[in-house]
Amino acid sequence: MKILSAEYVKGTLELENRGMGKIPEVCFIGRSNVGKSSMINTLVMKKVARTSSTPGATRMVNLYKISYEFKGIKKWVLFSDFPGFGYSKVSKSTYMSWKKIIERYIMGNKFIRRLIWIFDVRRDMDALDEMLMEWIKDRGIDFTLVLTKIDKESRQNVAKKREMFGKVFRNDSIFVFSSKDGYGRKELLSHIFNIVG
Ligand SMILES: Nc1nc2c(ncn2[C@@H]2O[C@H](COP(=O)(O)OP(=O)(O)OP(=O)(O)O)[C@@H](O)[C@H]2O)c(=O)[nH]1
Ligand SMILES: [Mg+2]
Repeated sequence: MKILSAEYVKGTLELENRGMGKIPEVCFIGRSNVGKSSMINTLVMKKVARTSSTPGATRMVNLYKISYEFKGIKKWVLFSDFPGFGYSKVSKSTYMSWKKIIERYIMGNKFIRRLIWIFDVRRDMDALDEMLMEWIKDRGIDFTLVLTKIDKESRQNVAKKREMFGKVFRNDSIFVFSSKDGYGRKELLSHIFNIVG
């Protein structure tokens, strides 16, 4: 299992003229500032995605074309880095506009194989997260939950959180991760590669 190359393709909000051929796509979604862009950089071991300590850094769906080798075969996958939702006080309206983008982008895109739903391990689910979960469930979209920033939390609390989320979600699709030290990188990558085949 090896990343061969990773490059930024474009930022888009449109599905038309996707122009990527038949490459499967994996979407990284979650609250603003949770670490979506950092996760992509850590996974591909290259700083392709722009990260920022100020929430709202990613405004478009940014596409990254990744070449990798898995089980001896060379393949391509697109990682799409989504704008975060719910970072301002007007969270409901930002959430609604975010949802519209997501809806348009995801529902019409037959190349999407999975949503990677990223959570700050230190946070709990709130009303917005619940709404998103309902939305995903209603549409029957497959997703993987990743608890990130685990370097900022005690091992005990990480384990607790994982167990707690395991009761809500299917246990085998929950991962723990740190973009800072790369913890969980191999597990998550092979999970993704297995999905995109
Ligand atoms: N300690 C620690 N910091 C992290 C981790 N992942 C991200 N960060 C930090 O969290 C901040 C936000 O990271 P981003 O990757 O830009 O977050 P994002 O989800 O892409 O944010 P938006 O694009 O604004 O929605 C940055 O200051 C990162 O350095 C992690 O695993 N550990
Ligand atoms: Mg970002």
